[in-house]
Amino acid sequence: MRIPLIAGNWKMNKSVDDARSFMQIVSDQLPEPDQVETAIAAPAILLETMIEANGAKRLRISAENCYYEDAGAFTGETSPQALAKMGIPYVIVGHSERRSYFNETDDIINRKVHAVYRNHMTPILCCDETMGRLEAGEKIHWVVSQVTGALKDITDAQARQLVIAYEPSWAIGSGKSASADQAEEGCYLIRQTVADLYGDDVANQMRVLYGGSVNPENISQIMAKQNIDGVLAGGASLDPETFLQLVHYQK
Ligand code: G2H
Repeated sequence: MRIPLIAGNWKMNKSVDDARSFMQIVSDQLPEPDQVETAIAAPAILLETMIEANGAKRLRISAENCYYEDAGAFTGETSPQALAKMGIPYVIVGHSERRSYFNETDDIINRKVHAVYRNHMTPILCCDETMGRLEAGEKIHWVVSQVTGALKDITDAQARQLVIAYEPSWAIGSGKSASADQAEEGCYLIRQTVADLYGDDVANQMRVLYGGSVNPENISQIMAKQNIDGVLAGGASLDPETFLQLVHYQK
């Protein structure tokens, strides 16, 4: 059984004080992680504060990005090794904003996926649709190339733990979510691509999330789909009460 994962992605928002206040509100109102797993990916400067304020320890405090080397002369980068030593479980890799504003290629993303696994963390690998709304044939090509590129030389055992997020760029931060059917179509294609690479067993164990303007109004329909195991929410994860509404989408 794939446990649902409701994850937030704060992007470059919030101060240390904001993060502490958020944690004080949500940390004791989250479900048991074996029922619904919850995570917030936050900027590295906020992580220690969030870990300290994580009362019931149910929220997986996660990172939005890391570098592909463990340590060295890489000014301004975040070490995956240092994240692992803090107990960070998940690192977002290959978000659409990293691909488009910071020129991250499939090769860079693949190196980062390796770095995350090397440090015993789990990547939340994001796949986007940079060209806008794609026709069916183009979409298959896009999924295969992004997933295959990111997973080069990743083993079956590693792929089994993987989380992939389908995030159409036209739905990111636009307030225009994909419909539940469109989201399911993208997540299904991703799972099929992983099945072709690693077999059905791995593909059926791996979790696929939908991201792009998820909110408390559309989450239930999205989560009802067969190939969607969770969401990656940006804007809707910033306000503690709204995040709690996402987390308790079944109520
Ligand atoms: C997509 C998403 C979070 P938003 O980037 O990964 O952001 O929910 O604001 O569209």
